Amino acid sequence: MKKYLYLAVAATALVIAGCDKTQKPDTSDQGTGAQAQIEHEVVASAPTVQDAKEFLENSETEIVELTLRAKIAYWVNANFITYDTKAMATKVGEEGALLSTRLANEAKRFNDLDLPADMARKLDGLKRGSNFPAPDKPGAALELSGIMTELDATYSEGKFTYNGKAMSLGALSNIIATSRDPKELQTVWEGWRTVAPPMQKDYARMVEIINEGSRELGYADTGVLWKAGYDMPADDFTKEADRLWNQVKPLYDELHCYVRAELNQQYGDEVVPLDQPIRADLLGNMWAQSWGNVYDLVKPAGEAPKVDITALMAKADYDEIEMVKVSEKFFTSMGFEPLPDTFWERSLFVKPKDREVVCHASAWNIDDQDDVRIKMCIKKDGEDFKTVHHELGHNFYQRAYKHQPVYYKDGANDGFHEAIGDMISLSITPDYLVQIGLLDESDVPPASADIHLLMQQALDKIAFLPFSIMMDQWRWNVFNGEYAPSEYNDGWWALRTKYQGIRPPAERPANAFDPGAKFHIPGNTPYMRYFLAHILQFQFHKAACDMSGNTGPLHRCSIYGNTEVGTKFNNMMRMGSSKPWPEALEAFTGTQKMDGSAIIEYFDPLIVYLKEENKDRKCGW
Ligand code: X8Z
Ligand code: ZN
Repeated sequence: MKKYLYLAVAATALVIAGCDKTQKPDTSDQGTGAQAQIEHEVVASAPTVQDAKEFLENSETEIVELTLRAKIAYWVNANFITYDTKAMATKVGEEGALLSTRLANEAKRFNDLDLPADMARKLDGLKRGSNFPAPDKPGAALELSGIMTELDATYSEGKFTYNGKAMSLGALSNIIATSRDPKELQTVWEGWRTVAPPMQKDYARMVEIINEGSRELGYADTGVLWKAGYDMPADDFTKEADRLWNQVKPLYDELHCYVRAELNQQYGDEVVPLDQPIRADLLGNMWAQSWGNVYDLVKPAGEAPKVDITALMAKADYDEIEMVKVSEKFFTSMGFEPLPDTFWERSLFVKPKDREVVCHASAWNIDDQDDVRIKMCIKKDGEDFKTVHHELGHNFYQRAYKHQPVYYKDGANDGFHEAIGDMISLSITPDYLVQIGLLDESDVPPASADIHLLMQQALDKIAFLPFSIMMDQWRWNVFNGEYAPSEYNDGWWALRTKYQGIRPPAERPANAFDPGAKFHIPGNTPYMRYFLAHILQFQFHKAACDMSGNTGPLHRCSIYGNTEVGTKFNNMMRMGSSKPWPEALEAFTGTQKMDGSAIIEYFDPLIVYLKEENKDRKCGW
């Protein structure tokens, strides 16, 4: 699932895995580079539309062949991290990087041709290379692939010994979620971050390599390359992301103010001073990216039944497989085909006891047809119940566009891919839980409990917004040289404070590399997609609820069982990336613009509540 093979194009072609990792290879033989160049020049002297057509067809054959091989190798590596599987992954990653660089360069031959829109779109995709492009010089692809494999493995194998026990991320995260002892929280939070400093040097080297590769593709740096993947000029994308963030920022500011005041009640002025950023270890999540685990500390006054999915699943004796079955049923209730038997045979659902795996959840389509799988160390809690829906969203999307040519086997943009399953999760309402037999009808919270429900949801969804935007602000600054390696960590905390209003529990050590303690940095997955997804999922949800004739508040709307919505959703999904994303968005929502107003509408009663609660408080940091 490394992204080295990720073919910007159709991104999925070489998607190897993952949260939707698409990759693409370059099989160019470096030894014959000079010869190839001469040949290209001859061909390039008079390329025709027919030449371009043949080039695209041949490239597709190469991509399909390598993608399948690469995904199998990556799958095995991610399921059994060993010296040998890392070697396999590195080898195929090298091939992928080579292929993608070669095809990007070859595609330039057709720059001056007046081509049909569809062919031009495919070539544009090829010319973007991969998200992690290797420069066209001997050894670069292999070095890059080796670094990426090692970073991924180092993160996944990371452990910290606490109370005499070597703990991995899952166990440490449980402590962060449930402990209310600031000293313990600090120890565990700092402990997990000890996995990262050994990665910094390799990370900095990787940045040098992919920046060089990006420049060869015609981009100023890798950040500009990433931003070029949204059917608009890179600068426009930066503005678009800022516009969306500014739409939702006022809501985050209110939530921050409220949560800080409530935590102050719990921990006192010394631990939570009211005029400062919040300590990052107190928010219930290892990266303070979603705060649902501290609901009990910040819940609104007044009694209201909590819809505790973890407890409901335990009562109903759900195991990990049942969680996936119930999630699948949501999709089939909307008219999607059930998952194939191979999904159940080949997926990884439970953390193995006897070997190292990449536990971070991901969804794969090995053959770009029906061999879909997830790989996840499922915990039997409400958070992972939603993550299972998230992953199946990837799988159902992958299947919906399986008939597309390899160039278009991808999300309309990467935010769409991350939004599908999350949109379904927004329909996990109390009434839905009754329908599937998890909740008793008599336990459905009355309308008077809406603030409580919305608070639970906001702690996850609203708190996530600034985190998801700062992640790639950091990477963009790393790629464009604003942060030298010696400034990586300070830059990270400057952005964490600026966007999220949080701070580390104590001064960080000189060698700290805190970005490396979050999967997507060593795992090399761009993150802006999750920010977009958090906007899009509410936009999709609103469109779906409108379609279904819903007249109640958005947060009580569930589209479970609605095949009309399912058909329309599928119509958008089956387009893959064949058209610019605004057209896909329009196919489902009727509008071409991403828009944060649905999220504001969803949380409207909570905004009123928070403003009232905060009216005598000094907000900000
Ligand atoms: O990485 C993921 C998914 C796989 S694509 C589990 N997510 C982000 C994260 O964990 O940081 C989902 C939400 C954000
Ligand atoms: Zn995902």
